[in-house]
Amino acid sequence: RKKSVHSVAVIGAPFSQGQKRKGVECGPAAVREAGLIKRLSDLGCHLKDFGDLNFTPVPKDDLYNNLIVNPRSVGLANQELAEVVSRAVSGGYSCVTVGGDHSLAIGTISGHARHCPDLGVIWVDAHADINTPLTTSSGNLHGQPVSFLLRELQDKVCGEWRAGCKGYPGFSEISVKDRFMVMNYDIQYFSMRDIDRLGIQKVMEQTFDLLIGKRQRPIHLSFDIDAFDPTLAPATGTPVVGGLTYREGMYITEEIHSTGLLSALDLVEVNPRLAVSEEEAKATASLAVDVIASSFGQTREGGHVVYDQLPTPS
Ligand code: EXY
Ligand code: MN
Ligand code: MN
Ligand code: MN
Repeated sequence: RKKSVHSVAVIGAPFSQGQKRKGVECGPAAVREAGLIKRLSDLGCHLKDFGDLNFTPVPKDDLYNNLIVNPRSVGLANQELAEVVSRAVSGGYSCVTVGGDHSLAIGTISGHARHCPDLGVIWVDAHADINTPLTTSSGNLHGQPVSFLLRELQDKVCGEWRAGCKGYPGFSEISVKDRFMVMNYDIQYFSMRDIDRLGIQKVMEQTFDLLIGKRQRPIHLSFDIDAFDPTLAPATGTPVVGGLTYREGMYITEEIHSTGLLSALDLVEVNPRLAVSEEEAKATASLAVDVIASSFGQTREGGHVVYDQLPTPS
């Protein structure tokens, strides 16, 4: 049986300061506990585990503009994370970052882009995460990473604390809400309504046409667990009803694996503390492991054992 080998770096990013709910910093531990490392090594991946990072605390981190929470902590953690991601990617690894909240994508994508400036991003999320520090009503930076990463919005994001993003990737988004902002920029956008109309197969086909149709480029998949319906992923901070089915999630990641171009993956917003039961916490973490394993070649058909001849009973 021939396994296709991926070199995969795993980074735990127990960071929660891009939002206000406690517990998302426990995401990496929960996803590890759900068997992440074993699942990847059973797939034949060659693994390098960076462990869970220790982000430098910022003691006096006042609100920015009377609203934005933990701006310097988010900025610094993302600089530190970008460093590790860029090291992993330049070492030849596909880099899996397990969060933590979604503000981390500022660091993972800019770190990835240092080594792969022409990367394309596929953003799978219930939300578009494209608020700016001036359009946000929550003040949470996990609702804003895309605006920090888009070239068109560089003069709309502010603060000496913001991580410098030098590569501006192409974007495809699959998300439930927040259509308006996304439509104004160079982002291919699919809503759940589009998935209903077209089916997930066409949505992925169009995603790849745009992102890698003209030329091959490394893919960064930023996957927010809240993209799934809350019946499947209840342990998350900002659930939205009417999300992806399990099969749609697996199809997205299987197709991304099939391109052979996946170069980095974020799996974020697993918050085991928001589960009402142990089972809910475990189901959400285990779904996260399925997303990651499927992105690196796990198939729903299972392993293909090849027989020259079926055994005959004696
Ligand atoms: N749009 C809202 C905000 O900007 O605060 C909610 C964002 C939720 C972000 C989650 C992680 O994807
Ligand atoms: Mn998100
Ligand atoms: Mn989200
Ligand atoms: Mn493979």
